Amino acid sequence: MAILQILEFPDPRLRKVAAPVTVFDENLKVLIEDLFETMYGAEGIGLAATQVNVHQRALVIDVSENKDSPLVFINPEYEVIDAELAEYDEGCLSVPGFYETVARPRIIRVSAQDTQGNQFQREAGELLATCIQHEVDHLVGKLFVDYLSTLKRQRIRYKLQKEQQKSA
Ligand code: GNR
Ligand code: NI
Repeated sequence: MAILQILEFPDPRLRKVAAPVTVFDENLKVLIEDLFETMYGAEGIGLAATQVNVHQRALVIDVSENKDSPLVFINPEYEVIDAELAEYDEGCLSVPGFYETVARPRIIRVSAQDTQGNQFQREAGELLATCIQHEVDHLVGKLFVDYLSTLKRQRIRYKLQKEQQKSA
């Protein structure tokens, strides 16, 4: 197991579109384990492979209180079941320190595969629905800051770039 480095906005690698997973092998199991270790280590509730510079359609989530409900989604696709919007204060491990309200469809139905390649479906609402949409966005190079005004996004980019220069 390994803790992987998380890319930070505005790193252009966060804009890459992930390719479908076609091989369900040991490498994939190791990637999923590393995503969980990295996510739990950073106290996140989700992590997409894109964020650790792996451009494959894989993500992990655990929205449970006790961090004991790991969820894996390989090649996820979702349809909106209830398009009424729900607002959450969103954060992102790739946009550290910033939290902004984002409105997204409140109920979705996800189709995905597990680590062994078995197809499954589940309906999601509340924070899980928001988190799945946030993670699937990562797989197509989209970030929650893209839903904010240009002014807010530019302010966030400026502040993060200043931080990154200090630590570089
Ligand atoms: O840890 C995270 N918290 C969070 C809160 C509200 C909506 C989405 C998220 S996902 C985020 C972890 C992350 O960056 N996943 O990509
Ligand atoms: Ni994120």
